[in-house]
Amino acid sequence: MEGALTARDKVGVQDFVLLDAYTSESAFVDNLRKRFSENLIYTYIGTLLVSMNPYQELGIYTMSQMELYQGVNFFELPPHVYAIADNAYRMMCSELNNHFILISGESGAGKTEASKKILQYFAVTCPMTESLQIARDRLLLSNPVLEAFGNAKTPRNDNSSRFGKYMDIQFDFQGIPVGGHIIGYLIEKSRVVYQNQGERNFHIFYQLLAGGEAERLAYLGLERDPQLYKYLSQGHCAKESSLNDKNDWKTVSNAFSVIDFTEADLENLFGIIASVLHLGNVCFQEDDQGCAAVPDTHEIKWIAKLLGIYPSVLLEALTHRKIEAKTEEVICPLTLELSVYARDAMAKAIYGRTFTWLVNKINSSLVNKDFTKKTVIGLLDIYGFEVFDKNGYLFVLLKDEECIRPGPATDLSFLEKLEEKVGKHAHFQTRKLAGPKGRKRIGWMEFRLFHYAGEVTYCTKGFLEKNNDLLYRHLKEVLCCCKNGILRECFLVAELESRKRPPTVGTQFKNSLSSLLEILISKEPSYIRCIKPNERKEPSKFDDFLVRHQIKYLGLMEHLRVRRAGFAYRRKYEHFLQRYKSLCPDTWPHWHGPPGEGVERLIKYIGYKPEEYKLGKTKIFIRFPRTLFATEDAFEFSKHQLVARIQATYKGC
Ligand code: AD9
Ligand code: MG
Repeated sequence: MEGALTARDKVGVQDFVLLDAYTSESAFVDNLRKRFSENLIYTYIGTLLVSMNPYQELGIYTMSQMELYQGVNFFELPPHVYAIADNAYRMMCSELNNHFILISGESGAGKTEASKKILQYFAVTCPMTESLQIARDRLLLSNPVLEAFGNAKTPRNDNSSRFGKYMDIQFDFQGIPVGGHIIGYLIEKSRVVYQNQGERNFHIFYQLLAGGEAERLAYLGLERDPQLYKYLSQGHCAKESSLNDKNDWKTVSNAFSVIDFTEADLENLFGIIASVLHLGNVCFQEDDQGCAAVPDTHEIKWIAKLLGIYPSVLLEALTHRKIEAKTEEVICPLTLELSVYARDAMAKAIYGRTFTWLVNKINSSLVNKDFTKKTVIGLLDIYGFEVFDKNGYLFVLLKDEECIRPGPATDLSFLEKLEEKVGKHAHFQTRKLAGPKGRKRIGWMEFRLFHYAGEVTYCTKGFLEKNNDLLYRHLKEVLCCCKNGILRECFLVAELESRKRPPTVGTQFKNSLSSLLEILISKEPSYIRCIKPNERKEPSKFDDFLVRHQIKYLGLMEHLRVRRAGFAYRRKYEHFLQRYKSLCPDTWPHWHGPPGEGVERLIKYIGYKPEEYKLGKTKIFIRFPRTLFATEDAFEFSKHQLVARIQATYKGC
């Protein structure tokens, strides 16, 4: 009918590569909007998946959907996160190589949800033996435990991951998931002691109070009401209606039992969690000499009991500092301010190290020594970028220099040094420069950076302290000698003997980034880019400005241009040959020459046209998905023919 909307007009195209005006950002946004309004949240750019957060349950993650995507060619079905998972899995099985799926996007865009859907997909669709079911359950249940300890409510996301996570799912040669390994990156320790307005501490604190058994709470000296704890109530949203802490506690408790936590582990673990809460309520007062004192030692006694320390020893460590002079040790009292610093440093250190212990403990339950020859699919769920009115942390190297230099470095001297070194850079704005008209003023201790993801003002107050991550030696000594089994593993006496300065946060970040790159470099990548449709976490609301911004900084237009100009499918010669060698008599059953020549022979034989492919140094590039499908179909057909031939042979015997 003339004038009627075509399906394409209504629901857009499922691959941006098919857009007529593929260089136009407006056409890109229009396509996303059309699809989003039809609840089609996934769209491809070639093999990259763009995912919009629907902020509602769409019924697209059912068993029948999983079955639908299983073993089907990538472009034959509508875009889906399952197609990405299935494609990586099939390639891993056929080529026996390692893969990873990188999921990126800003905070609240849906990265963690996507990674959970992929894990579920593997758990349901991969072949399984009875003896390996426990490995699968542990893999799945490691998630709620890690989220309880590593996620928190922020204004952007009620379940925001406050650590970076890389997870390897390990498969045996038959494609059965046999185990896993998790690496956690830089948990946001400062949240343990301070939360901005509208934010909460890590979920586990609230879950324990809401759901923990009465006897457990009594043993830990805790009350149910989170408002009673300073570390839980600074953000003024301890009771968050969207979160069901009581129910989540049940899930986490059940997960603990499946992941092999003993009762002793749990006693130690919750002894630490409770100690952090008690620590936050330790108050200091200034005595006549201007030194810190603790007027009420009620909390100190609870911490001492739970961690296995003498109360007097803990009290001294929180209010005094050991200074090593040339031949002797001198104990100096701390000021009130420094005692508060020491208390918070202790809370951050024990939480941070306990988180690392937790990851290790989960890993030891996921490890499967029976399978030495494994291939893996890695899932990388990295932090989402967050732009606040004021950011308090930035990884600048210069900062390390300032942190470790001798003499009295201050936040101000750091800022001055920063201005001196990079003050003239086009993406940097200092206090001294008047910004363009209408821009917010930059405060005295602040500077502004123009990131790829947006403009951010940083306040340098507390910068050096955050980067230094220092726990006074006196407190470290106390923790090394405590009786709590987990802390004994986390604080080793050898650390006290080492003269090496502990790495700053900046250095830790740099090191973990380079080790991550090393992990990824040897694997085949797949990409998922997540987009947040609006700031209010509402379904069906598409904020053009916000979406455009993300398209820009996720580099999606560039990716599309490259895809349009380039080729849809690329494979190493060896892998291509290994898979399709049965299609050509010259390469079947073995090809002994250089793999590139084998591929050339093979595609000539099956009749690829020159415009359909290009041969690179080590890879073949195929322009159209249809060429690949035809090859796949021929392969399937040849497999059947082969089976038929073998059957016929045996029949004749
Ligand atoms: V952060 O960088 O960790 O702060 P993420 O991980 O990108 O962020 P997350 O996956 O946690 O965001 O998603 C945020 C919320 O959006 C979830 O809690 C869900 O309520 C909602 N969401 C995300 N993806 C989906 C989905 N595919 N279907 C339904 C979703 N809801
Ligand atoms: Mg997340």
